[in-house]
Amino acid sequence: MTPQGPAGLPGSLQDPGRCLVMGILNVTPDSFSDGGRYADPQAALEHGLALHRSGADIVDVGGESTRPGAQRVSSRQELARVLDVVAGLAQEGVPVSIDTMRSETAEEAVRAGAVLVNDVSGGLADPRMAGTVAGLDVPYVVMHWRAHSTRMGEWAQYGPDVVGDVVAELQIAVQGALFAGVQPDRIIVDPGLGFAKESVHNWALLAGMDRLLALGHPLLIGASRKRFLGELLGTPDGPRPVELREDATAAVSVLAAAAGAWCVRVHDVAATRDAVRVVAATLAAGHDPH
Ligand code: PMM
Repeated sequence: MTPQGPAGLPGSLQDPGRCLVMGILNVTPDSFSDGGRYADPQAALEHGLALHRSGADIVDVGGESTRPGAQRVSSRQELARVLDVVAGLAQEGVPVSIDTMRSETAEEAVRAGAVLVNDVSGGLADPRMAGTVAGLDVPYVVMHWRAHSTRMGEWAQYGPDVVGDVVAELQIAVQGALFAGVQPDRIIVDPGLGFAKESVHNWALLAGMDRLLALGHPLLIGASRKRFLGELLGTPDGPRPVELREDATAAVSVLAAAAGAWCVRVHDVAATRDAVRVVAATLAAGHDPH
């Protein structure tokens, strides 16, 4: 089964026959894993091109860290970080998504060549976001989100069925996007692993991907190097360091692709690219009558 993608993406991404790979490019000084490494626009552009060469179908450019506790940046600062990078990658033919909670940044980035808006707040942070995206007519990632990074820890509380809670809240966010005029076939959903969630919630959401898919929209999963992987693999001395979570990330990519996710968002593109190809070959063989 090939996951159905959103409408409105460039042709090369429309029917890839496998789960897509989104490479992460944080043009920030403070993201939890790659913060500071690509804060310079030239370094960011080069890393984006390298991600694409190693197999990223889409490069996701973000100018505001969402790590737990991160402070917000101004809109002007965010734009200054991302715009040239988006434009430079787009000029080189790289499909770019813009990771932002701000309608202004989304609009400018799409004008500069971004083909998808990835809003970790699912429209909650900026009341103008969904209407803006509707006007831009690009695919829109609606991620499950409850609060800004400084406060999200307080919001990691769910009933006995966290998947049911997240599905219900995603449904409301999707309704908001539809009400603002976003076309249903442009909407992608994402459970927002690590956002107002403890490890136990993230594992339940991975186990419940079938229920997320039942929302009827393409599914994006972002687990790359996140804390719940570090906690799983840690020792009594502490969690596994961020840079040693790659194999676990690739394992999640396998699970997501096998469950039918449309795309996985990762830092280490090469490992995940191989992983999704293994899954695609296996699924295809399962459909082969021989
Ligand atoms: N996670 C982060 C940032 N953006 N976007 C989506 N759609 N899904 C995610 O899980 C997600 C995201 C935080 O991770 P990073 O700091 O490594 O980018």
